Amino acid sequence: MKLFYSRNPNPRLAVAVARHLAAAVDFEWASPFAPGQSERFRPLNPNLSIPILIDRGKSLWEADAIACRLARAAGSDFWRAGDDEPDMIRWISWGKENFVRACDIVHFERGTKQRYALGPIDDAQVKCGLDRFDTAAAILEAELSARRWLLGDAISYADFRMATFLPFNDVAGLPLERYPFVRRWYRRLEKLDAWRDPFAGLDAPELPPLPR
Ligand SMILES: N[C@@H](CCC(=O)N[C@@H](CS)C(=O)NCC(=O)O)C(=O)O
Repeated sequence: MKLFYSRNPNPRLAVAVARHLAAAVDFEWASPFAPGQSERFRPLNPNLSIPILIDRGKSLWEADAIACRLARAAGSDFWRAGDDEPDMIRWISWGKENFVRACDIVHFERGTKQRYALGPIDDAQVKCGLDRFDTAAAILEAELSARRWLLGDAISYADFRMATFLPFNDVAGLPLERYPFVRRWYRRLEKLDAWRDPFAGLDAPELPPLPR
């Protein structure tokens, strides 16, 4: 298997999953939106985005699908099968519509847009993202006050997915400090090498710097 990745949030998530599972994948850094790259990558993903997993001659895109595939290959319940699966899917689905989405909106304005010169920060969008963050974080705070991980005592892909944008919070500046149980959960996640430093030993060029 081969995983195309970059240091951006969703590819980072996929690399962290592969590292956490000690998956037998070759990692290849990619930049499909760079000039001259679309011919190579469009046949692999019509959206041109990464992560992309090449598996048995086929291309699989979307970080969640890749996580599912890698967990199956590893025989791991990191992607739950059985009675816990609906609960895990609930958190992935809710997260992407709510907590992860809120983080994404703010990070896009303050991070991605600035790194790639896509325009000035839209303050209305930042406010919308921060409002959505507060609503979603309050729900997570209540849930995580009672347990270690989203699914109880053992980590699952739902925890990784929920945290997709938090490694970028030095740039996004989301007010995580208002939510001590969410912070406690995230600190736990940061103790995992695979999450804290998924690119260790990989040829992974840094993201373009933020303008001063
Ligand atoms: N829904 C997709 C989103 C993929 C996506 O948006 N990827 C972005 C990074 S977060 C990308 O390809 N950026 C170009 C790059 O990193 O070079 C997923 O979950 O995998």
